[in-house]
Amino acid sequence: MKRQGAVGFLLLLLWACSSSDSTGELEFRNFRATPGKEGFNAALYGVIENNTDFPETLRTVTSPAAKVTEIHRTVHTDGIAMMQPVPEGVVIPPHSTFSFRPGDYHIMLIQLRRSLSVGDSIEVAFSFARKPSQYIVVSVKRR
Ligand SMILES: [Cu+2]
Repeated sequence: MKRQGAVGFLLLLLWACSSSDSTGELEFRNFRATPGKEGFNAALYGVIENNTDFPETLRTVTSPAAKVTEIHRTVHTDGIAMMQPVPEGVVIPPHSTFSFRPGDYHIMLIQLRRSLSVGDSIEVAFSFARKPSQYIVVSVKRR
């Protein structure tokens, strides 16, 4: 029982930190996932802040919540919005931020392994060119 309590407390801590996880050098702000049904897709939005003196490249994002996770960009061609994968990743300039937001760059959770409802949370890993991978817990919210 005591062990379970400790695990619960740890989860609570992770939850409390989920909106602003920080290594001091790379900060994750306001990350949230959209709801979605099992087998369908959802999106991840949020802001990464690079507090270092060097550009940092976000190469890939992974999550056990989905079979495939891709960085996407929404582009408008002749008034039609289309999503394109961005396999090369995105560069966050030094002392600057990079935003994933609706209608722009976003992270796509493809083929959800389970349905995501508002209030759920998922684990997400970000891998970078220079820095070690960062793991954060992201809440499911209405966009
Ligand atoms: Cu997309």
